Amino acid sequence: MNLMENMEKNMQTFQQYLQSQNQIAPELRDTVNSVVSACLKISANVRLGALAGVLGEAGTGNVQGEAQKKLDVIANQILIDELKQNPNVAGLASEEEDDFVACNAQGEYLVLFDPLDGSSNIDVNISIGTIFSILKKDSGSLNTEHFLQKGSQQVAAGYVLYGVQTVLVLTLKNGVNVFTLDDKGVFIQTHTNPQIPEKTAEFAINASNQRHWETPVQQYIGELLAGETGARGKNYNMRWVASMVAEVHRILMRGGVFLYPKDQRDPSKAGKLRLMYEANPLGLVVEQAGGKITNARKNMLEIQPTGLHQRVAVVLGSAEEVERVRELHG
Ligand code: AHM
Ligand code: MG
Repeated sequence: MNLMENMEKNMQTFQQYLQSQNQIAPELRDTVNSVVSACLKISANVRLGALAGVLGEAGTGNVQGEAQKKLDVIANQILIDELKQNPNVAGLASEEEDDFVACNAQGEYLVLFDPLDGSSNIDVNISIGTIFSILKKDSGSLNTEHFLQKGSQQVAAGYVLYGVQTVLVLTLKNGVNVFTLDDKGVFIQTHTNPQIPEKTAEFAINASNQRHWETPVQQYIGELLAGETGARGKNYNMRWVASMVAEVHRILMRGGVFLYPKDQRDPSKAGKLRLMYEANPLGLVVEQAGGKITNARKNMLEIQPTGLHQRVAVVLGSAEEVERVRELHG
């Protein structure tokens, strides 16, 4: 179907969709709009890559001791600049910032984000994305406690995937909507309420860590690898992009299960991925599309956060598989 045919079908733009969502406060709509505006600017930088001189290392590290790429830093700054201008935004927290950033004292919303997920893929032209989570701020002068809300309390969440197509995936807690960026720089609604199938035969895990996995994960992956003659009675295929945002999008479009488990290397570390910037927002999208997300033991969205940069084990996707992993963890 070409662009003209799409227009004839009257597909609505993201702006039209957002304006139609009058069950949510105009201030929240405006906050979502600022996030999306920033992502359009990030997308322009991502697309030009080497031509804009944005590839390579920034020569700095973030609070978690990870080396930052130039684009990590650029994307982070674009979001901060955009959100600070919005009077509805009280504060923000970013995977790339040591602490939260206060924005506008009268604002009612908090925005948390991973400015560019999949950093290791930036320089090699593989899908990366911006992940965002929006919370309502409680009263009182802004402090870390305001941000430490359970995932179930998010009022909106989603991501922009800079992939073969640039797509915006958004949930306002009434299902999930997908918008594709057209050749004029406008997001057009292309999927309404995608549903993650309950069953799947596709899994994603970084198998290079196998020797470090705990017993239940060894057992689970063993079951899948056993194929049709094993306990699960079917053959499974495997994918690993190393951009969680891209794995979640694949699962949203056709099902699957994604695991980034806790392992035995560092008992003090609960996992690699971040609860506030990655697991919770992507978890809300997954749940709103009929899938599940856990830390292998309990529903991710019911975990009470204890720190902005808290790490978690992640298991998400098709319900039957997520349940099986949980069962094996006892
Ligand atoms: P990032 O936010 O620094 O990019 O790190 C998170 C990413 C996830 O997107 C992805 O699932 C994971 O790290 C890949 O890790 P690994 O390199 O171990 O495969
Ligand atoms: Mg990330």
